[in-house]
Amino acid sequence: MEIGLIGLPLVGKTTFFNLLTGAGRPTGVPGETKVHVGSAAVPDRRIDFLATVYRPAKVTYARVDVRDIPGLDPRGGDRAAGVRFLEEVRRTDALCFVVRAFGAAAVPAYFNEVLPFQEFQELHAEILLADILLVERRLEHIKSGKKAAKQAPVEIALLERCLESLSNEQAIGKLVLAPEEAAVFAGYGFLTVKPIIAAVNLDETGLRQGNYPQREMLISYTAERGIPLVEVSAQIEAEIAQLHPGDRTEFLNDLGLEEPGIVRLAQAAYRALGLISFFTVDGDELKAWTVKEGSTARRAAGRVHSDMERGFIRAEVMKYRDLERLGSPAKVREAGLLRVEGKDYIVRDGDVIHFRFKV
Ligand SMILES: Nc1nc2c(ncn2[C@@H]2O[C@H](COP(=O)(O)OP(=O)(O)O)[C@@H](O)[C@H]2O)c(=O)[nH]1
Ligand SMILES: [Mg+2]
Repeated sequence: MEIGLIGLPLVGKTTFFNLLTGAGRPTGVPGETKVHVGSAAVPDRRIDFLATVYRPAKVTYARVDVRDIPGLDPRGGDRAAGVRFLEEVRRTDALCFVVRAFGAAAVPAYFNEVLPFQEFQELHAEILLADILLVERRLEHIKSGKKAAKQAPVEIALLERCLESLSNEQAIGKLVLAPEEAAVFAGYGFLTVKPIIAAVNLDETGLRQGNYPQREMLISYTAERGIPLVEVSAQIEAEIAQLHPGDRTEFLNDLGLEEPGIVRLAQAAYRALGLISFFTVDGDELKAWTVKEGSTARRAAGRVHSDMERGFIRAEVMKYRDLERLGSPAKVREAGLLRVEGKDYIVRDGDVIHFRFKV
């Protein structure tokens, strides 16, 4: 599962990539063409709490893969770069649009001023346009008679619905499809089917004032489309990362923040991918595991070890909330809240699971 960072040049993509992955790639590179890949830990307060309960020797957070994709320059006129950009976008599972809301005169702004909403629209238009072209090519292909005539009417109607959605700047992931349409649809590989999150890169003033140019428009456009928006300052995050962990809370409090923005960004990316975490405590390790929402206990066991999936007997499940409320596994058990579940149990976000299996 991978999330792609995309945005206009010099908006802070690589800075965020470095913060998320700890990679230390060069930033501020004009005309950057290098793609960076890495993986980011997804911090989770629940794990921190569980660590105080179980006192494991080792704590492992969930991770999400990140791809830093340069090369989007709508006015640059470099077609080959545009094609490469879309190829990179195509291989990701979700997209994080990074837009610039920081002032810094030293970094040239794409539109000569700070216009994060306009940037967002440019990005969205690029993705919508790629899908529109895909639909049009497909329609041409069918109408030219190269396609078996029997399915053609179904497909034409479907494509026309897609086109209408796209023309209204609506992603097509939310179209309701009949079963015979769903299979055809899945085969297209549309880009606007991918979940999107918006990351607004603010400066300290913006962060403190809770405001920046075009904020209202950006918020209403994304809210209307169900796109989560994370406001975060790359520069401040970089300063936080330099601090001794003990000094971070005070620094954050001073800014009126509860936790680093990069944490919210990682978590939003994780949710956008439709992922949930469950936890295991085994031997000395407390670990967060990642599964798709809706996964069964048996499938989840397979994440931990293939033997556990094959020899699955049962899952002993405690809810994180019960542990937090009651304070210890013993108390959860006493309260009768340790559930024994079978292989088809649907794992919930925050389940603390002990798998029983035979080898
Ligand atoms: N002042 C300020 N500069 C930033 C911020 N984020 C990024 N920059 C600078 O903007 C330039 C471009 O950043 P970079 O991450 O390379 O952008 P990319 O081209 O989108 O990958 C670099 O010189 C960064 O140091 C920020 O929040 N505030
Ligand atoms: Mg970059």
